[in-house]
Amino acid sequence: MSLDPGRAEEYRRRHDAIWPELVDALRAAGVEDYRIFLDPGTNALFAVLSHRQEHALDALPDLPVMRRWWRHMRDIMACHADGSPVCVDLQPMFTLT
Ligand code: RM4
Repeated sequence: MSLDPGRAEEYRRRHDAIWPELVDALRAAGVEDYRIFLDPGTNALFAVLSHRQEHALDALPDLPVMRRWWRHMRDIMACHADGSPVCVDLQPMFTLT
């Protein structure tokens, strides 16, 4: 994802106050661990998410709470016309497990 320049503190502040109902929706969809990192040089946000094997992540964009959160965030992030954040899939380059 891509953060607007100069909005790092606001982005952190909003996520520190993430809505409990959104956390519930993410957990119910199978999210086990969700971290977002900022590259301050480029304002790129890197999200790393792990989830249960059986999950409902594909249904998250249709949830009203997700739509409301996207509207809440759209003034500080690059977003599509429908409010969803512009996301680019990262290309795996190396793995050691
Ligand atoms: C991000 C973005 C993502 C959402 C997380 C919780 O800023 O809106 O879509 O999953 O917040």
